Amino acid sequence: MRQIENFIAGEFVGAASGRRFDKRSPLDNRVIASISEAGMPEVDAAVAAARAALRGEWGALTTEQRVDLLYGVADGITRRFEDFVAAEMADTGQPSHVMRHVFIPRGAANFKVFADVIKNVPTEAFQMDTPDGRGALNYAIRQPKGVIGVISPWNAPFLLMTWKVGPALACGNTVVVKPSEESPHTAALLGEVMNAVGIPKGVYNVVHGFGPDSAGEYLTRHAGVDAITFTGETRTGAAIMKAASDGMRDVSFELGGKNAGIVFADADFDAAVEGIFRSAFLNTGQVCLGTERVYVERPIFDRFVAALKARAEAVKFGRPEDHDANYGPLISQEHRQKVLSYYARAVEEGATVVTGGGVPDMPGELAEGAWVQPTIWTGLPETAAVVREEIFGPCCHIRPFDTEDEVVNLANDTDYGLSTTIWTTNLTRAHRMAARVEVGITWINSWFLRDLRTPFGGSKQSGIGREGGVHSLEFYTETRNVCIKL
Ligand code: NAD
Ligand code: 6OD
Repeated sequence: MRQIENFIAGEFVGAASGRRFDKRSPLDNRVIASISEAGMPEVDAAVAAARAALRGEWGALTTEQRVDLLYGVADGITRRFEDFVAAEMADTGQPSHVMRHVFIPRGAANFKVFADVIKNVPTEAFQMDTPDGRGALNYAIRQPKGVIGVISPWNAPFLLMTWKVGPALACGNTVVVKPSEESPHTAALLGEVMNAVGIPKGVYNVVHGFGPDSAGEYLTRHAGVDAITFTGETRTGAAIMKAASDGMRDVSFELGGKNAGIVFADADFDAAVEGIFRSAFLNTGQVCLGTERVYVERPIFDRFVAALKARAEAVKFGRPEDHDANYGPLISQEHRQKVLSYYARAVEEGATVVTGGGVPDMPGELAEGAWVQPTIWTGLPETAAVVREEIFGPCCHIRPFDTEDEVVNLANDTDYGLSTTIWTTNLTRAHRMAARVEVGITWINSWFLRDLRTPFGGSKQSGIGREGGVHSLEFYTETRNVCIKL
C-alpha cells in the first residue's frame, strides 16, 4: 500500500495532526493508499512556501528561463510516462488506452503549450495624441497574479490539474493544489518530477484532503491565496465563491453539465453512433462534457437507439491491464450509489430501459468494485430528474425530434451550458446550430477534441470565465496599464 504525503516547499511531509485517510481501488474496493490529510498548519505552510518562491528564485526568473523549466516538466512527465499511467489507473480504474492516448499526454502538453503562449503573446501599446501635441505612449504589461489555489476533481485527475497548473506557472505564479481525495496519486508524482527537473522549491505545492472542514476549505478561505481556480460540481463552486468573496479573490470555475447530443437524419450514421457512444460512455460516463441527453431526428430514431444499444452491450468490463477489457468502474462506492439511485429514479418516473439499469456480474474480488452497466432510457418527459440533473455516470436518455427549432429549444432548456455535440452532414445547418446552442463549446461531427490554444469553459451554471491559450492569461495574470507622457 502506497503512503502519500503532502508536498510542501519541495518536501513530502505528513500532517502535524497525524491524520490520514484511505484511498480505495474502484476495481475491488481494496485500500491502495494511505494519504496524509493536511490541516490548517500544512495549508499555511504550503501558502507560505508558495509566497516565498514568488518573492524569491521563481519570481526572479526571466520568461525564457521559466519556459525552459516548464518544457523540462513536460519532458520529465514523458520520461515517467508509465508511472503516470499506472498512478492514474490505480486511482480511477479506467482502461489504459484513454490514459495513454489522452489524459497523460495532454497533461504533459499543458506545460509546453502554455509555455509557448506566454513566450509569444504580444503586449498591447498605443501611441496617444495629447493636447500639447507631444503625445504619450500607453501600454499594458502582464504580471503574475500571485499564489493560485487549484482545486481539482477526480474524473480526469492529471489532465484537469495540469490544465490549471501549466498556465499558472507559465504566467509566473506559484500554486497550492488540492487534488480530489479520490485521486491523490498523480499530483504526488508530479512533485517528484518538479524536484527532478529543478523547479524551485515552493513553486508547486500539494495539500491532500477533503472539501468542507478540510484542506479544500482551508485553502479557499486562506487570505494568502490570491485567486482560486476550480473544477468540480456547481454546488461546490457556489461554496468556493462565497469563500473567495472574503478578500475579493478572483475565481475561474469549470463546473457541471447536462450536455445535449444532437443527431440529424443526414448524419453519417455509423460515425454518429460511435460519437454518441463515446460522449455518453467514455470514462464510464464521468466526463463533464458527456452527453446525458441525446436528441435524434425522428426518421432514424429507432435505428439509432438499436445501434447504440448494441454498442453499449458490447463493452467488456475488466481491470485496466486486462487486454480484453475496455470498460472500467465508477470512481467509488459512494458515487455508484448516487448513479444507481438515478437508475432507480428513471424507472420510477416511467422510463423505458433500453439497456442496462443495473450492475454487471463481476467475478471474484471484482464483485466488490464500483461497476455499473451503461444505461439507455427512452420515453421520459424533459421534466424527469434523469433528464434535468447531472448524474455523471454511463447513461443517457434519448428522445426523438422533428425540427431544428424544436431541438434547439430542447437542448437549451437546462440550467447548464457546457457543451453540445451535433452530428450532421449539412454544414450550413451546423454553423446555424452552433450559433444557437447556449454552451461554451460545440462539437460538429466530433467530441472531446480541442486545441489547447482555444477557449474552454461553460456558460449559465457550467462555469465562470474561459481558460485555454491566451484566454488563460486573463485569469492567471494581472494586467497593468502604463502611460508615459512623451
Ligand atoms: P466536487 O465538486 O465534489 O469536488 C471537486 C474538488 O473540490 C475536490 O478536490 C473536492 O475535495 C473539493 N471540494 C469539495 N467541497 C469543497 C469545498 N467546500 N471547498 C473547497 N473544496 C471543496 O467534484 P467531483 O465529484 O470531484 O467532480 C465531478 C464534478 O466535476 C462534476 O459535476 C463534473 O461535471 C465537474 N467537472 C467539470 C469540468 C469542467 O471542465 N466544466 C471538468 C471535470 C469535472
Ligand atoms: O480537454 C481539456 O482541456 C479539458 N479541460 C477537458 C475537460 C474534461 C472534463 O471532464
